[in-house]
Amino acid sequence: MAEYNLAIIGGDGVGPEVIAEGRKTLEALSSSGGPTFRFTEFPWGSDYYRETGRLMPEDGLELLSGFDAILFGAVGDPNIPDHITLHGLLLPMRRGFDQGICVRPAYLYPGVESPLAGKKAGDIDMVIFRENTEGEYAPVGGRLNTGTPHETVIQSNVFTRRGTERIIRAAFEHCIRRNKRMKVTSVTKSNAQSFGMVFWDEVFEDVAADYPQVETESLLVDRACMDFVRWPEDFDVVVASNLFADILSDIAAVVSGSMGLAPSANINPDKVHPSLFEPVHGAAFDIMGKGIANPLATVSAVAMMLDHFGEAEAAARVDAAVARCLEERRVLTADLGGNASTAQMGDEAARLVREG
Ligand code: GGG
Repeated sequence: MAEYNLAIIGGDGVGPEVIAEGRKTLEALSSSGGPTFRFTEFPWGSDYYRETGRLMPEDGLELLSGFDAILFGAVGDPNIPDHITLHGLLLPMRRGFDQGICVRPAYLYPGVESPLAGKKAGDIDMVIFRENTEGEYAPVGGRLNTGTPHETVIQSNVFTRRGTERIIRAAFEHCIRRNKRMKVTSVTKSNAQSFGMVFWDEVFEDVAADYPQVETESLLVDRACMDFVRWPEDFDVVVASNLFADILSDIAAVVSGSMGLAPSANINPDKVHPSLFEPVHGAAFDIMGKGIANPLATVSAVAMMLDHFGEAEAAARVDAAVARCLEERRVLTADLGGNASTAQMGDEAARLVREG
């Protein structure tokens, strides 16, 4: 049986709480005939910043580079500006490890209620492909004459042909593998962003020509936001820039019942660097330390990691455990109408994994 060497970064807020439950899932797999795992914890994040002035050490990427994958909790702190925490920990890993493909599925599970009227299980079933290393998140810009009436701020979006084509192609390839609605929707704002996003639209058209069996659609982001709420069942695979896909994946998560169910895979497609798996949700300061965060987004992220390793059977066991936990509704956290703790729900998921 294969053994995988995992870097664990719980990070901030509820991150360490949900990551502990992700580990339980992996241990449950190992103790019931699945692959085994070695865990190395890195105490990086906002407390580390308060002690050292950095979110991660200068040689952090080097320390992580030999691992098979990174399991990441969350980053963010009520007392440190968000741009410091995000740019100090998560974004350097996404960029430094060339994790250009971010995959964010959203599914309305049996047993879970959507806040949208009349939606039943399976009505929402989409996968969002987020360009993950450039676009609006590129640290390109500057600030002149700070604090004066002449203050001038420039923030540039960066779209490379390599990055844009690679995420769009990944979306089409996934659409074909997934074999459901066979539709890819590209989301931009090319009426306003007349360089970068017109370029994105052109690349989308070029790549789409290689996949004539796939229906395509290009939407402006404002229209896409409306349609995610009124007609989410229309979407199959969605591809968008770093910022737009981040926003859209939050909408997709809440209309599918809870932010606490949404996983995310940050993939280095060349497999020369480790990929990173995390819940979509952040540090959630309002509930941190209370032990009530939903751990299933992390458990589903673990399933995505197993799939990335080629451990299809183990991934399917974890996915099935998540689905059963939600459908049986015996042990649920408060976001889903229950009163279980994070640990109780993590134990339940682990039990269901062991049961197979
Ligand atoms: N687990 C995800 C996390 O910590 N998210 C914090 C955050 O602000 N992320 C922004 C992003 O993914 O773009």
